[in-house]
This record gives sequence, C-alpha cells and structure tokens, in this order.
Amino acid sequence: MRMQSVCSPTTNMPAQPEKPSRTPPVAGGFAALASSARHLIKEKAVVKGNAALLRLNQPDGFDCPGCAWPEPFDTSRFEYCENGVKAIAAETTGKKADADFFARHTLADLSARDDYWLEQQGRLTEPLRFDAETNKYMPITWNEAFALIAAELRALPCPDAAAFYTSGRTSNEAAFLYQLFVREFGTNNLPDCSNMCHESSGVALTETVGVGKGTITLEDFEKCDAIFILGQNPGTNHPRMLSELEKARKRGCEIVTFNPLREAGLIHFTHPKNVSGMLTGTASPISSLYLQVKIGGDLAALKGICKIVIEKNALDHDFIRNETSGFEDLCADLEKTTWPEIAAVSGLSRDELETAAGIFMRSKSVIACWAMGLTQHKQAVATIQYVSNLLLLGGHIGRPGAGLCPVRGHSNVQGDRTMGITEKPGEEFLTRLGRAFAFEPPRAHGLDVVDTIRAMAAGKVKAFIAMGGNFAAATPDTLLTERALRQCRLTVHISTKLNRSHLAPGEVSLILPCLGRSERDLQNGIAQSVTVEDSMSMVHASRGRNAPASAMLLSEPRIVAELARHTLPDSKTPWLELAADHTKIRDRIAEVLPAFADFNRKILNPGGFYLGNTARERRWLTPEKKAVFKTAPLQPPRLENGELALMTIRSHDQYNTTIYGLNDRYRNIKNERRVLFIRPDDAGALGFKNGARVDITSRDEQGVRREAKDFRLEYYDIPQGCVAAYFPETNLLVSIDSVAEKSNTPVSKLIPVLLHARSSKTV
Ligand SMILES: Nc1nc2c(c(=O)[nH]1)N[C@H]1C(S)=C(S)[C@@H](COP(=O)(O)OP(=O)(O)OC[C@H]3O[C@@H](n4cnc5c(=O)[nH]c(N)nc54)[C@H](O)[C@@H]3O)O[C@H]1N2
Ligand SMILES: Nc1nc2c(c(=O)[nH]1)N[C@H]1C(S)=C(S)[C@@H](COP(=O)(O)OP(=O)(O)OC[C@H]3O[C@@H](n4cnc5c(=O)[nH]c(N)nc54)[C@H](O)[C@@H]3O)O[C@H]1N2
Ligand SMILES: [Mo]
Repeated sequence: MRMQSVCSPTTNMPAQPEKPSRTPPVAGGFAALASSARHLIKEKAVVKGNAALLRLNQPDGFDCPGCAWPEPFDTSRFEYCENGVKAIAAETTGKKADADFFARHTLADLSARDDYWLEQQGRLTEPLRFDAETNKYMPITWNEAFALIAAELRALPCPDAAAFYTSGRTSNEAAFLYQLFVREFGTNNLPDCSNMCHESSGVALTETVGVGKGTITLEDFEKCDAIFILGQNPGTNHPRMLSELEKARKRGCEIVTFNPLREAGLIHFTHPKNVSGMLTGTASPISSLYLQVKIGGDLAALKGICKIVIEKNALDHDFIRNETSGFEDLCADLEKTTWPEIAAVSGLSRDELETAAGIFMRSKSVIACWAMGLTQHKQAVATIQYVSNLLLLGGHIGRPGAGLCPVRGHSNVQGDRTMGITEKPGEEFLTRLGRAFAFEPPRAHGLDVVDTIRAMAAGKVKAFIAMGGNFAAATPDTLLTERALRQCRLTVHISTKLNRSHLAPGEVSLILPCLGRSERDLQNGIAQSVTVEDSMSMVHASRGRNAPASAMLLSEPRIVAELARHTLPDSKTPWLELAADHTKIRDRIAEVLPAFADFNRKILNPGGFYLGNTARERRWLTPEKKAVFKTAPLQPPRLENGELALMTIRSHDQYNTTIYGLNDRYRNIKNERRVLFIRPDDAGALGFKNGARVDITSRDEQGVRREAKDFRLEYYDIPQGCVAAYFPETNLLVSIDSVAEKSNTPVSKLIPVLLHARSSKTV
C-alpha cells in the first residue's frame, strides 16, 4: 500500500513489482512517551531522571544535552522530547563502570562487545590508566594522572606533536579554558566534531553572507510563509523542532522537504503533550511537498529551482542590486546546467521542481533548514551556497520570518566554536586572547579531524587528548583511525561513559571521568553554572542539580585547569582560581570576545541573550562587502557497474556513537542495527530478496576497497540507486581520502558500495 499522506502525490518512485508495504508511524504521540518511560526504567534512573526532567530546558535548570535546537522564550512551555529523555536517562543512569568492572574485563574482552553493550555499562567513576601487562584499565589517582600527562606532553618534540579533540557537549567555560591551555601549550591542533558535522555550512556561509552561522531566531518560525528542509531528520534528531513545524503548518506556512527517505517526523506529528490528539489519533501534517531527491542530488535540485525563479523573474531586484554581487555569474552558471542533467542527478522531474519553486515564489518570507544530508557530501559547500543563492534571489536574509538555518547537532557545538575551538583561528581572536592572557598564541593553522588521523598514522602527532566524544567510532576509516590512535605515545579521553575510543589505547593511555551536564558542580561549596549557545546564537546558563555519579568525578573546567597547571608551570593564567569560579572564566571570555560584554549579568536573564548576526542586519563581512552569489559546476557522483550510493544515518535509538537501544521506531526496525535499506527493484536487479544477508564493500576515488560485514536487506521506499545504513557500524566504509571540497568533512552520505551475498556458512 502506498503511504497515505498530505504530501504532494508527486514522488519519483516508478511502479515496482514489490513495494515496501508499511506506512511510517506518526512521529511523537503516545509511543514517544512510552519509549521515554522505558528508557528511564531501563537505566534505573526513574526517580533521579524524572526530577532531572523537570529541570530540563527550564530557566534555572540545565540545558538538554540532546541537541542544539533552541528553547522558546516563553518558558512556561514545558519543552521535553523523547530523545532528550534518552540523553538524560543515559547520563543519570544508576549503572556504574567502576574499578571493579575494569578489574573484571580485559581490553580484549571489552573489544569483543558491541557499542550498545559498552554504553550499557554505565558511568565512569574514577580515573584509569591502561596497564599493558594485565591488558586492563587500572585506577590511578588524579594527581598521578595529571603529572603523568603533563610529563608526556612536555616530552614531545614540539607542541604540534599533540592534538586536542573536542566534542560538542563541552560548555563554553570548559571550551574557553581548553583552547587557552592548548594555545599556551603552543599549538592550534584543535580538531572538533564540527569538522565532521557543520564545517561545510560554516565555510559556505562565510563566503556568501560573511558569517558561518544561521541568520534566524526562533521567532522567525512564527512569521515565515515557507520552510524548506533539506537533508535533515528532525523527528529523530531535533524532535523539539517538530512543534515549531506543526505550529507553522497550522497557520498556513508551507513546508517543502527534500529527503531521499520519507521520514515519519516530516510527514505527521502529534505533540506528546497533545493528549486529545494522542487519544483520537489525530496527527498534524508537516510537509506540504515532499521531494524524494536522490542522495547527493540537492545541488542539481536547487539549481533547477533557481533557474525557474530567474526565468519567471520572481526576484527581489532592489535587494540583488543593492546587497549582492555575482548575480551575472549565477545566471551564467545556471545557463550551463541543463534540465536533463538536473533530472538525472536529482532524480526529480521539472514539474516537481516547478511546484517547489512555485511555493518559494509566492512566499514573502522563506526559511531554509538543513543538516547532515547536505553537509557530508563532496560538493557540500557548493550545495549550501546554492541554498544561500536561492534565498538571496528573493531577498530572504535580514527580513522577519526569513533566513538561513543550519540546524546544529551537539548541544554546544556552536558555542565551542565561538569560544575558539577551531584549528583555524582568526587573527583578531588570537590577538585579543594573547593580550588578555599575556602570551603569544601560535599563528600557524592546526590540524582538523581528517588531518589529525593522517598525522597520527604518519607518526607526526604522538599525543591525542579528547575532551568528550568518541573519536575512534565517529571518524571515517575506523580501522585506520584505531591504528592511528594505538600508534600514539599518549592518549587521554575525558569522558562520562565507556566507548570504543578507550579500546584503542596509545602506549600511555588514560580515561579521565567527568561530571555530566545534569550534575551538580560544587567548587569550594558554591554551585557553579555553565553556559551554552544554541543553533540560533542564543547563549544561556545551565546548572545541573543531580548528585554526581561518583564522588571522584571532576568538572571539565577543573580537569583542564589541572592539566594546564601541571603542563605549563610558567603560565601566568590563574588556572585553579578560574576553574573554581565560573563567573571569573566568563569575565575573561568577555575580555576576549566583545559580543560577551557583561556576560555574567546577561545570563541572569532567563532566556539568555542573543549574540547577534551581522548578515541578519544586512551587514556583509565578505571581501566584497556584499552578500555573494557563488557558483559551482555539477559533478554527478560516478557510480560504476552495480554500485549503489550509500548514506550513513542515525537511528531513533542512538546519539551519534552512543547506542541507547536497538530499535528505529519511525522506520519500523526492531532489535537490530545491521540493516541496509534498499528498494525492491534495486535488490531484485542484484539478485537479492528482502531479508537477504550481505557484506558491503566501498570504493574510494583511489580505487581502494573497504568492507563491512553482515547486513540484512530491508525493502524501503528510497530512490533508485540509493541505499542507507546506520553509522557508526558503516564508518569502516568511509574513506579518509573522500572529503568535501573546501571543508575537508568526510563524505559519509554518498559512499559508492557493492553488495555481496554472504554464504550460508558465514551467516
Ligand atoms: N536523537 C539524536 N539526536 C541527535 C543526534 C543523534 O544521533 N540522535 N545527533 C546530533 C548531531 S551531532 C547532529 S549533526 C544532528 C544530525 O541530524 P540529521 O542531519 O538529521 O542526521 P542524519 O541521521 O545524519 O540525517 C540525515 C538526513 O538527511 C537525509 N539525507 C541523506 N543524504 C541526503 C542527501 O543527499 N540529500 C538530502 N536532501 N537528504 C539526505 C537522510 O535521509 C536523513 O533524513 O542531530 C543531532 N541530534
Ligand atoms: N558515518 C558517519 N559518521 C559520522 C556522522 C555521520 O552522519 N555518519 N556524523 C558526524 C557528526 S555530525 C558528529 S557531530 C560526530 C560525533 O562525534 P563525537 O562527538 O566524537 O561522538 P559522540 O558519539 O557524540 O560522543 C559520545 C561520547 O561522549 C562522551 N560524553 C558524553 N557526554 C559528555 C560530557 O558531558 N562530557 C564529556 N567530556 N564527555 C561526554 C561519552 O563518553 C560518549 O561515549 O560523528 C560524525 N561521524
Ligand atoms: Mo553533528
């Protein structure tokens, strides 16, 4: 049965002999509440968890570690979502991976377990050092740990022989101290998860509108006439966005979605709070037009829409004349792109694109949202620049209800960048940092994620320190990355939970357990708060109230301060004093970053404060001093005989590499993760049936093949030639040499793959 939906009946699925027969469930609703409850119970976090939930995203509570979607100003609106609950349940779990646990398990034993099992072992409770003789992690005191790490760092041939990774949960305060420590140490080797995430957005928008962040605020969702959503699955990854979409649609705003999969949350949604909706089964439609673009087909689709808009002369002439440059080049670029090319690469017909263009042209204010479906492609930067081109044609930047909205992932990934976590710092920032802390920061740009892996594998980087995250599992080329980590002299992971990265130890290897965001951080008896910045540049305070999972945990700022104090005895920075009082860190942040003037006072405001955005004010910080139309030729993916394009995506029960459970409710998957979504006719053409088990091999541009074993084929409504599977299981297939132009982000959404039958013996 074809899915019944309010979406346009247009889709690019030709008639097929065997169609996937299931309808995606409605997103949200009772099932979401039931699932939340199950996760709290499973983690034995019910009491603590529920108490914690009441403080989630409330003015005096803590920021949800789930995602970077902003909180509404109207704080009476209780904002919680199923996946936020899972994130809290995971952090407030009653289970502990303590010294006893590590005494019982060798590294070989832990390595044989899957990521779900590792996650289930609970919170890390004390500092650990790997002992090669027993092949186990053993307790070490904090002082010994800091002294050991400092000695190793000081023994390196040069500061650039160390790399300091950051994942995006780290608070502004911890991130600011961390980058200061790293720069006082003498390197800009600050790779971060952004390199694998929205780096392409930052690079693209800096060139087109002069600022690498989104230009809208939450209120713009109340004023827009159309929202274009490209390559994003908010039902799973930004569930709180669904209530904004629902409200927008209800007041007549059109929602146009580009996604190879018909994602449940983009079709129908019932707010978990909407009890009557849940009981009567009514669900709100979300997308008014759903275009199942081929993987990697968005640049072609956007070019098609821009062509139509220009042909119909539906342009904001004044805006283009006064505010932009490069319009002639854009027209020339579009003239060179033919309709047959657009149809072949996007998989969408001209009619479908006309419908989307029609919505765009009749809307006074348009917002464009996107996430990993655009950023993790070879032509990611060019594609995002075409999103920007489209909005510029209609003057949709710096107008109420309109603008660019890259929807960030980790809850403070944007703030970490603002605080200076970047391998390519700007000169102005370095000058101010150097002045404030009386030192000369290094100027040479450092290594990003991909280049860090290469440098570790080549023996140039010998020390790897990670502030959160799961480097071994999140990065491309799993086998290479694990080998690169093991080759290091020193690996240090500041973590809350056991993960795969801990199982690839360097010669000297430590795990430093830290407080999570929901936990009370007492320094000298005074409860500390931290701050975070959401996707829309709102900065606000977050204060954990739960008792820490272990008395031995230290806060991230304290860990950084101790590392710095031990490593840099001549530093003039009062490390411990800063770590003991976060208001002092914020004063120093304000000294370096003018937008944070009066920081401590501004965060007393319950909704926090807005950092501002120059593009929103139509001040263009580009070399041209204008908003710039950017052009790019289409480079269709080259798939060889029998190859399919694989995208690696998130299930509903995971947070990046953290696996909360084995279901993917909105895609009807139960109790398994090694699934490959494929269309029946593509499977048939290769001689496979639904349920067949296959091995997958990938090919990179150098022709190197990589393998991931044992996936079950699942018939799915997905465009021809396209398949999907979950990350991180498929990161084995992502080549380190396959990266986005300009942003160096691993291409994890279009991997050329072949499928091979598994013999019954190997199954
Ligand atoms: N619960 C939960 N929340 C999360 C996360 C999580 O793992 N779990 N992760 C967080 C992080 S760090 C991030 S970055 C975000 C990620 O949020 P998303 O970007 O939504 O995450 P993905 O699962 O990678 O989904 C990509 C979506 O893009 C589509 N897509 C893939 N390729 C293409 C393409 O070529 N074109 C188009 N138009 N669409 C395509 C896929 O079908 C999928 O719907 O979520 C954040 N929030
Ligand atoms: N194939 C493929 N690969 C991808 C992606 C993809 O779509 N496909 N997406 C990419 C994206 S968008 C991202 S953002 C990266 C994510 O990469 P990472 O950010 O490196 O990975 P996470 O899985 O989010 O990190 C989870 C770990 O963080 C630690 N942790 C959790 N909370 C805290 C805390 O409060 N403090 C500290 N110190 N540690 C904590 C826990 O130990 C946990 O095991 O993965 C990227 N990799
Ligand atoms: Mo991300």
